Amino acid sequence: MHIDIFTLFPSMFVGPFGESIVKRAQEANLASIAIHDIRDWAPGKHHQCDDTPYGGGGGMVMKPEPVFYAVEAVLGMGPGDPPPCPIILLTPQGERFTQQTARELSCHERLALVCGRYEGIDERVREHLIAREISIGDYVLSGGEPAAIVVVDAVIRLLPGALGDPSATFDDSHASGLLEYPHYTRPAAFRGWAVPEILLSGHHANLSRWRREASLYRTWLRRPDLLQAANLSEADRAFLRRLETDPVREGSPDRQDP
Ligand code: 6GU
Repeated sequence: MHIDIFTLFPSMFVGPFGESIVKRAQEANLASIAIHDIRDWAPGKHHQCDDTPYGGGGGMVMKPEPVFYAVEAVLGMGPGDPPPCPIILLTPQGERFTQQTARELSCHERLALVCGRYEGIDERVREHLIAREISIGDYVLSGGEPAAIVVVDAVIRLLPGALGDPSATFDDSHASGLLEYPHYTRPAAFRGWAVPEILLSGHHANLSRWRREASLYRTWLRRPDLLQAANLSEADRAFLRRLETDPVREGSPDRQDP
């Protein structure tokens, strides 16, 4: 997969893309990421990229020309040509980014991400260049750059081979529609806090039932909204019905004392 990112702050990406999974995916040629400074395509001596809004009101608006020129040059499009890949705008007005969005985006050979800044971007960019608008949640960031970093991370880790263990994304929180079960590693006891015994028992059937129930329990406690859309077995539903009458799960770090 190749990802082109268009931004007024290219240096914001250096740290995040130079570490961990995203770095390794680039080294393994599973992904390539190119950061483009929109300012390089801004006409005029001062390369001005923002201006005051028509009609007044506060703040600055991103000018259309630098964004069109940058995206068209990098994607090899003439004016009005169909783009070779989805062009996505990161904006708080976009659809909410979810694991499903990440899965969809991971199927493309190529993506282009445009980071919005200031109070907004000239509406003609949205109307005539952008295919899709994405927000990473209901809060305000100073620009789309941190959102682009989030999207790239979530998408790249889904590319086949990006993670050491190919089954590693299967149990991830949100991958199955549920939150993940709690994890433990050595030592078996730390400051008198013991790891749940079932995890040391090596009994695989009991272990997978414990994990499933811990996952259901945690989701029920923290994100009950997710249970509506989750893919639940009859055993899962029976467990959740029991929780409604007896909400204390013994030995769980989520256990709520009455
Ligand atoms: Cl994509 N951009 C900005 N500026 N704020 C956000 C966002 C994006 N997603 C959530 N808040």
